Amino acid sequence: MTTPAAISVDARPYEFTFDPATTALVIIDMQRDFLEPGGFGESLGNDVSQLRSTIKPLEAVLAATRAAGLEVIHTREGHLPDLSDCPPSKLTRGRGDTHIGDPGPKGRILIRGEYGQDIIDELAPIDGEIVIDKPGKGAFYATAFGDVLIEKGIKSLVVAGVTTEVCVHTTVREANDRGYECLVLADCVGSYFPEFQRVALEMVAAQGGIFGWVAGSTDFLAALATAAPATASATTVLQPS
Ligand code: TIU
Repeated sequence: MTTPAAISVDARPYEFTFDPATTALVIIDMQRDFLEPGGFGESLGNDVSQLRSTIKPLEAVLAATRAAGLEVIHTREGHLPDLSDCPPSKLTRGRGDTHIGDPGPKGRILIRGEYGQDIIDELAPIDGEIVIDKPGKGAFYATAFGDVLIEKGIKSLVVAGVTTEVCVHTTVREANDRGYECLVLADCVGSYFPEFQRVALEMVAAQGGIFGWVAGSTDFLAALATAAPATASATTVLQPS
């Protein structure tokens, strides 16, 4: 039995305290479909370049989180090729020329297995990390995400990804109602709308942290640097017989 090693991050509305052993980095929907031209984000009329400022800080957070041995979970929004898992409301929304399931320059839009639906190269998952495919905006809806968190004994989530006011917010709200403590990394979440970005972050931390906490990635990294080094749990030593 090890003693929990609590770490504190300078955050809004007050410091966020977590134990790396029971904390997961959750990276929401950093997919080509949202961050590159020709995908779902653009089909909804958005300027996808708005989201790209999240990539660099998130790369640094991902590297440090991996080094510290925290659980890393990626999500991808998307649907089965026959669209049988797509809520009908989602299929009829949007006024662009293309919709979910239509062919695009990076494959069928928001369809699982297509190049455009996958995570951008810079943040590609590595062996041992979990990828949750989700049909909705929140990570809990119609997925194994909740079961994975329980199975791994996760209590706190450090949340990054896109978009701040849609899939990040929905997931944080779902997580908050289930008892998870959520820290949203302000520069590692992105919106197509600067005003939504600002207000969505304010909403999380308002009213004494009604949904969770907000911090910059440099404050999170500074806190993580104080953590004890990761134990080499992935290494199996075979003794000679
Ligand atoms: N449209 C928009 O802002 N977001 C989404 O449709 N999905 C996610 O946020 N991932």
